[in-house]
Amino acid sequence: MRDLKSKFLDVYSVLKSELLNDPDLEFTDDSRQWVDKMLDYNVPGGKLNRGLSVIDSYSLLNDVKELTSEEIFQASALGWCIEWLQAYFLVLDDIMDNSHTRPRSTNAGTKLQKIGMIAVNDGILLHNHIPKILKNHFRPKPYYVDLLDLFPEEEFQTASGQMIDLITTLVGKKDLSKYSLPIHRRIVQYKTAYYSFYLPGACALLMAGENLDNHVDVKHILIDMGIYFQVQDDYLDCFADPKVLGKIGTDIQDFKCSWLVVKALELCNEEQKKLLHENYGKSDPACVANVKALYNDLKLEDVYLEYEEKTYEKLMNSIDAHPSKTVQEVLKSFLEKIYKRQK
Ligand code: DMA
Ligand code: MG
Ligand code: MG
Ligand code: MG
Repeated sequence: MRDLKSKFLDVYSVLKSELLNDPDLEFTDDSRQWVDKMLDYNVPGGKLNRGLSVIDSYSLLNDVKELTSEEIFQASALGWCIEWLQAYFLVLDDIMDNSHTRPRSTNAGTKLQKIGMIAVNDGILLHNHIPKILKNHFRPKPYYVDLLDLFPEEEFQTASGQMIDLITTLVGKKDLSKYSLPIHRRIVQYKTAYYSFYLPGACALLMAGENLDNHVDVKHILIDMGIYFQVQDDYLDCFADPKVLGKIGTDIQDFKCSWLVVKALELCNEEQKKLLHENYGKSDPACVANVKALYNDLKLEDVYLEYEEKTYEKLMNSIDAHPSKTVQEVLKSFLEKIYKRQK
């Protein structure tokens, strides 16, 4: 049997081809080609954790039964809706964060594109594809209306998180003293955790015929996992090899309220604090290097590793406290995908 990831990618081709033959638009060759390339560049090149989680979770919820090819297709289509959403958010996030490259494409021939302003509209198109995919494949389902509630709700949380991230960073004068762990937590809970963790779990639960109101405890655990995931993202922004990570970090230049700078502020002495205030949020490579050197002096890698161990243990404890063995397995499969991730 071919592995799940290649089946998942097959579904991408089907969904793409439906969108490229959308009867609502008379495509010219040029416009069809643009959308085709734009999708390949932005949608399938990431880790696909969010999308694959829907299939994994659904299959665990389905217990012993082997999934039918119809079920695999549908769980994949829902997974791809989340990947489409992710592509939409990342296109806009890269513009807002001044990150000019994100080589997500696995297509070896694709040159890295400088993001032009066309990307704004590409983002809007990606966003508008989601209701089309849902309508094409889920309209007759009893949970269609729940999906139509869920996606915009999680998008709202994400956009609100991006707003808090951006106003914290950009509005008012640059003042590091306003950064703290609770502010960081609020930002990352909204901008990352809902759409990256709760949404895939919720999609799988809906497909399995569950009422989401009965799974608030699952939601809380997934949100905590999402916070851990964004702490990893903040750590990797500075410490990972960009070739492995697939993006070039800009958090220091961007004056982001990153987990690293919050920890640095907690641990530094007065002299180091002065250095941080003078160098954080500047695009000059020498200033960035000074901040990174300070992070090394403060041994932030070790602080992070300790955080990772503690968080993993805490999450495992909350998962083990859940009454359902099946739900435990679903949550553990989310956690195992990200524990100690390097990209
Ligand atoms: C990620 O924030 C959140 C969203 C909604 C894309 P980020 O700017 O840290 O992401 P990245 O590191 O991928 O640019
Ligand atoms: Mg970003
Ligand atoms: Mg951002
Ligand atoms: Mg980041």
